[in-house]
Amino acid sequence: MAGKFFTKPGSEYGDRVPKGQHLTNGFPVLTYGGTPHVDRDTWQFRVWGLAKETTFSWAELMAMPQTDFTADFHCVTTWSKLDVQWTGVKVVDFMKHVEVDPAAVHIMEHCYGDYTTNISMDDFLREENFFAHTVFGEPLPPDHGGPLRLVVPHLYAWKSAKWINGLEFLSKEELGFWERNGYHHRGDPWKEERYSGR
Ligand SMILES: Nc1nc2c(c(=O)[nH]1)N[C@H]1C(S)=C(S)[C@@H](COP(=O)(O)O)O[C@H]1N2
Ligand SMILES: [Mo]
Repeated sequence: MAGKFFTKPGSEYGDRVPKGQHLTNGFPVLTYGGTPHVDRDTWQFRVWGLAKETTFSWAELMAMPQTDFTADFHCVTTWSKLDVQWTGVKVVDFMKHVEVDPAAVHIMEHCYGDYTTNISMDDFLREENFFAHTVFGEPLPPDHGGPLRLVVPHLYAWKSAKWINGLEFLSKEELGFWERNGYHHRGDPWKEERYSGR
């Protein structure tokens, strides 16, 4: 009976757990470096590069449509957490407020605390991606990326930047922190795109 709550992907979850991953019931914190503490009052989000430079305040983000999401979360260190409940703003809704140059094909995600990770426009603009400020009904805690993080469910979670505060639109791929340090450039968990490769 109890077995179905434990770590081996059972038949009912197996098709949702990529090869080489195991389920966790907790919600581990995975951060390189320290946890930035940022107030919503002073929080800012900037868009630049091949896009009209724009700065968003917390109030402007909250004025955008708010949506609930249920998403699975796959960390390349082999844990997966299913059915995480989030609230936030869809990337496609946010992007209605951004004027992007058609020459932009890639993005660098920037964060408080200086972490970076890169993503293609195609992977970023998917309907299921979102910026989250709430998890399981509570304000997103600082160690999980509050006030705001990106969530990109179809890629390994290192692409889901915590404390995200900027998007730099690029005419070609550039590499973020882990990508420069041996991680795969794209990171599809269903193809086990873990380390070194495009
Ligand atoms: N800014 C920032 N974002 C980050 C990271 C980080 O170190 N810094 N770690 C990434 C990794 S490797 C994972 S698995 C997830 C972990 O999110 P969690 O700590 O909320 O579980 O955040 C990602 N986003
Ligand atoms: Mo990770």
